[in-house]
Parts: sequence; structure tokens; C-alpha cells
Amino acid sequence: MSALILALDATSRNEALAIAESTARYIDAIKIGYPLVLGAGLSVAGEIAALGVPVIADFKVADIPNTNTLICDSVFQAGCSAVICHAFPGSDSLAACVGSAHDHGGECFVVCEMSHPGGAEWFSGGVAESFCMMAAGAGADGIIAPATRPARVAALRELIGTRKIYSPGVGAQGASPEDVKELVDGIIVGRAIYGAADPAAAAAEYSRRCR
Ligand code: NUP
Repeated sequence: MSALILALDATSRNEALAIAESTARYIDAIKIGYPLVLGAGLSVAGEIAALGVPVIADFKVADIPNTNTLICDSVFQAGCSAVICHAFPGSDSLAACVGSAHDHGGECFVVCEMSHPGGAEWFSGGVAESFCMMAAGAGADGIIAPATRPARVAALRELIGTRKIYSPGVGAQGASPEDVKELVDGIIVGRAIYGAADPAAAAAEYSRRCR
């Protein structure tokens, strides 16, 4: 049983808000990132949050600690409840993201292994496990792990314990909710919902399949 998180990568503010409104009753959070924010501005985060849906900022923050703090502070001041960051810049950079999140009463999630085919190149050979341990050591609230590779999610679950796992790759990237719903806390679905002819109906169906 898992929560359903809509990855709202629509690039226009009006389209995004219409989809957010029509799907809100079926989803547990909305994840926004560069596609929407570069088109609509960061203020769209507050507009979505005003609908009563928690907003996760998927900026995959990956810079020096001071810059990470500045980015994350802006994200939380805009109304987001969580931020997603990368681990590869190092534990000090990660600590800056976690610190900003917790200063604002928010959460920080760390990308441990990515869901696309190339993710298997860079995050294999123990890298994802290292990132997972870094995330736990930094006090992060959870990790991002690929629904497209359920065995990898299971391996990372062993390491991360009861911290949360949010999992993208369901729908357009080929995975199904049933592949990981017993392993993760949240399933992230983008195009299969926001790109559907009827996003609300698609969200309702994914919600049913995540439970
Ligand atoms: O490993 C990752 N894979 C991934 O797809 C980490 C991510 N943050 N994402 C994001 O999840 C991706 O950027 C997109 O916003 C969403 C998946 O969307 P879709 O493939 O379901 O359309």
C-alpha cells in the first residue's frame, strides 16, 4: 500500500492548475520540477499548495552547501513541503538541504538510484548504497528509488529501514504500481496521469492500484 504522488510536469501554469484541481481528491502530493517552474514561476508552488495538496520540489539540488541552502530556503518559502536533492556533491551539501528542510518544518528526499535506463550505469556497483547511507547519516527523511527495478528498491529498503521511499518510473517508463507498492511509501506517476485524456480518471485508477 502506497501513497500516490502526481509528477506535474505540464509546462503551462493554467494547464497545471487545472490538472491539480481535477486530480486533487485522488492524490496525496504533487511533485513539481523544472518543466513547470521554468514555465510558470516558483509562485505556482504556493498556488498548488493552496488547493490543500502538499508540494514536493524536485529540483535535484546538487551544489555547494551555501547554494543548496539558498535554493532550499526559497523552495520552502514558496510553500513546498519537501525537496528532492542529489547526494553526489557530498555529505556537507546534503546536510545543507536537510538542514533547510527541517528548519522550515519540511522534508528532504535524496536520489539514490534513478529510474531511466542510464540510471543503471551511474548508480550501480555500490553507488546507490553509498548514497542511501549518506541520506540516513544526514538525517534525510527518505530516498528516491526506481520502480523500474523493484529488486534494487528492495535492496535499498534493507539499508534505509523505516525512512520513506518514493518511487518514480510507473506508467510512461514501464513499471506498474503492483511492482513496488508493498516496498515503498509513495509512487510517483507523471505522464500517465497529466498526459491522459482524462487526468482525473487516470488519477482515480492509479490511486486504486496503489492501495
Ligand atoms: O529517478 C528518477 N526518475 C524520475 O522519473 C527521479 C525522478 N525525480 N524522476 C522524476 O519522476 C521525473 O523527472 C519525472 O518528473 C517523474 C516521472 O515522470 P513520468 O515518467 O511518470 O512521466
